[in-house]
Amino acid sequence: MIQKTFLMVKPDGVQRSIIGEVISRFEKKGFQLVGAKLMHISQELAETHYGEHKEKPFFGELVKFITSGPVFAMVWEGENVISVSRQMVGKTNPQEALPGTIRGDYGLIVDKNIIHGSDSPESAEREISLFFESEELTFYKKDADAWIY
Ligand code: FUP
Repeated sequence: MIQKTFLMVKPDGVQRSIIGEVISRFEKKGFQLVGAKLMHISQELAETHYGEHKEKPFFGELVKFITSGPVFAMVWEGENVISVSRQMVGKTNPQEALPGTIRGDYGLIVDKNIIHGSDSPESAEREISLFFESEELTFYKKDADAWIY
């Protein structure tokens, strides 16, 4: 099943210069990047995006962190991309995330866990439309023959 998902390198990942590493992993897996931008998240967008955690004790710190610097927001497309990319992201707490996952390889503490990824088709749709206008997304067929000389 071909799906789209929302993935975002958080401020800690941008500060640590691993945007390229993250993109590279999803490209090599076979997914297609269909939208991307470096942006600052407003207070309002942060509170909406993390709305499900509004009552949690860490909500204030979470919003403060995600608005503290630029993030790299992306939309990726491909076969079962929602669940497969979540596996590649790893568990929420980087200390429990397996080596080989992004959080397992680069993260150490739960409140700075490098990357966000949508956890269901419903959240993917919601998050894509929160962060991107439809004109910002594109799709193109790969034509290997055209680029081999
Ligand atoms: P995930 O879907 O893996 O990003 O995790 P959640 O939606 O459960 O949590 C969203 C974010 O809240 C996490 F990425 C980090 C933050 N968080 C904390 O800071 N402390 C916690 O105990 C749990 C989550």
